[in-house]
Amino acid sequence: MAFTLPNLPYDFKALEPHIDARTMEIHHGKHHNGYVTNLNKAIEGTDAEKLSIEDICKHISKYPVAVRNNGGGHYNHSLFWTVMGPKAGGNPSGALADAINAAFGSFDEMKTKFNAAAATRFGSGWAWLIKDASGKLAITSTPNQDNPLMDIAEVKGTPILGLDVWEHAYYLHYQNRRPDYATAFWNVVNWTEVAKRFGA
Ligand code: MN3
Repeated sequence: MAFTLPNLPYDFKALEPHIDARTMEIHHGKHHNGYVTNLNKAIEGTDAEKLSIEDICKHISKYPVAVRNNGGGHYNHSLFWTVMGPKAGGNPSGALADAINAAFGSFDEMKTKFNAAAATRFGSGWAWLIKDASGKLAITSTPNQDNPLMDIAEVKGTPILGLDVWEHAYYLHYQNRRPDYATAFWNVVNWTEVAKRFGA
């Protein structure tokens, strides 16, 4: 069973003015689609065709670099589209808010640390809010299309929120102002989805 490009759960323009429609269209239709196509080519005829993308990521050190790059790209973008939304922003609540306060002191402090991870990731990569094996939240970042599920990640855990900091994610609207893009991201975070991933 080949992997498929998931539909974007909202219009390309739904995240404006924070993320522009043209960026979303190219990002989903060209970049993510390319990762799916190249992942399918890389695993064709192998046992990986029967696995979930999560299981492939968890044992990524066994696979060729094309699976790491394109499998990571598919997992990361599939998460990214769902943790954003048009009726979003605001504050986390409930058990997730409690866990954020326990780990970082406050929601504002968590955002500051996350934005710093996004800003300081050199070159292309991702900033993450993850749940570690003990259930505690942490912030980390990964290069390229790596993610914290991967057995090669420096800091491992289950991603519950991720921000793509590749230039293709923001350059049309923000050019070199990656920190402005990271700040704007909080206006489109779908906390219902993040809480669901935290509780899973
Ligand atoms: Mn991307």
